[in-house]
Amino acid sequence: MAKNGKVLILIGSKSDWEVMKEAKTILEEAGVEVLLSIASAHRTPKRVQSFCERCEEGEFDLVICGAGMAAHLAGVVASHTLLPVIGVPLGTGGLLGLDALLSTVQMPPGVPVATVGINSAKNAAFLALRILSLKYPQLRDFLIAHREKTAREVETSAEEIEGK
Ligand code: RP5
Repeated sequence: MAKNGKVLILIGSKSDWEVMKEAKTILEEAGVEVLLSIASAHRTPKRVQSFCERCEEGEFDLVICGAGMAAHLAGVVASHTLLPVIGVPLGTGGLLGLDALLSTVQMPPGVPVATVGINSAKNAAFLALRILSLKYPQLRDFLIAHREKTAREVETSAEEIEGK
């Protein structure tokens, strides 16, 4: 078993990879095992289902889905597995992600998708880490260190601006 858990990241298309690889990077920095793959709710529904079966067999702790336009990937995955599903609406297409945001967030009662902001792959990773830290408490050290680092960055920026 992966010592800090294992996350499945699914993206709807290769064109989603540039944004979504940021989630993989953060999770791996925290020592979480990640499988990032492509499966489209519309173009390869059986492939999506097969990943969901692996979720139900216990291979993963949590799923992150990134998709754009009429983004149904996260919702479909949430309908097939009881694992927590985090959805990242992607800013592809003519509506710049507003379409994907609404498609991802407006799920029916009982089938939740924890939706982060448009293109917010990083926040998907940090939310995943917070959830995983309930089962793998050592992940709290990574989150605390990150929080302290960002606080220091704000203070350094403030000193720079105040000195101008
Ligand atoms: C969605 O359609 C994908 O998630 C992607 O964001 C968008 C466009 O896909 P491609 O035409 O680039 O494959 O299903």
